[in-house]
Amino acid sequence: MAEPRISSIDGRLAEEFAVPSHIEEVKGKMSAFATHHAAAGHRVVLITSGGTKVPLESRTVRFLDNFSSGSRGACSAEYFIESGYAVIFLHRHRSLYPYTRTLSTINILDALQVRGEADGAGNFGEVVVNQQVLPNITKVLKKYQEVKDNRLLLPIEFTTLSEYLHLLKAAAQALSTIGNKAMFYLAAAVSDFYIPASEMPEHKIQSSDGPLQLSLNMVPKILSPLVKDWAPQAFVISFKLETDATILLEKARRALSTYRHQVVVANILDSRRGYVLVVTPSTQTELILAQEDIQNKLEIEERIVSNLTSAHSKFITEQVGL
Ligand code: 9Z3
Repeated sequence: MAEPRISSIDGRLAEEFAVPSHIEEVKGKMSAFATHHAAAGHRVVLITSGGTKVPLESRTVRFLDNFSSGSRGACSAEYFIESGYAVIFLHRHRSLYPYTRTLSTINILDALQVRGEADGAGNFGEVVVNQQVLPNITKVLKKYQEVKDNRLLLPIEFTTLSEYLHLLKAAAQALSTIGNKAMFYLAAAVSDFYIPASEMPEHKIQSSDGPLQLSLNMVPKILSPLVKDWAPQAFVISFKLETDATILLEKARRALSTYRHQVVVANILDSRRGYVLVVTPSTQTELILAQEDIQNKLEIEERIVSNLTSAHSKFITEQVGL
């Protein structure tokens, strides 16, 4: 079936998906971040991470969620920064976050101890970090502080599908000013279905009304205007998630020919930590971690990011003189 025209997707976004109240402020921040880093000779990557939430009622009690822990996005952000990129991290509220992700199993109250007593004169004693977690925390904190001091990470949060769609559009427009120095790494798990604002009940759906029948609309294919219209010079990578390995490559190829972007990273839910297929119009490359590598805490994102940063360099070079 033919894709809807770009202008119709813009129109649907405006009409059917609530615009976040802070959109202009966030767009301004993203523009300033991109301009600053491009002037300093950095490339900028927009990473999307985590799953979108689709409410069933406007005073939301129930919702549909897309599965994603945010691990891929958070982990990739660190490797992009190590490779010299500045990162806009558009992520689901409370999904995994760069650097702190490695401490997410630590209970902060188990990690700290109070020494000394409060004296009632403004002295509360001293809080110290337990020896068991100290080496790990120190290592992560050092890296995190360096990133913060150099302002290499701009975090932006979304929760609902509407917020995600509007913020992605704003990011694409903000990054269009830096042309092919921008990369889009769309790892978020985004719903294909939603209930338009006009059809959504205000109050909690009542079980006393009997079994629930849901009718969901198709979410507009946002990749289409992103590639053609909002950021036409950028290097764009989408992710394809399947549970059936036999259709993975075909689905990735179909996405590339429909949207005409540069790369699809295809993965299967159960094996995503150890296997991905990086597909371009002319190549397909398997990236694999052995079970032993995973036990040794190697991360497949290091290989994904290395593959894509090289491809981005090639993309920029090939455009010189066009
Ligand atoms: C992915 O495929 C990501 O790799 C994962 C990462 C979500 C599997 P985690 O966050 O998992 O580390 O737990 N993201 C894309 C998922 C998606 O919704 N793709 C759509 C599709 O496959 C549209 S591009 O059709």
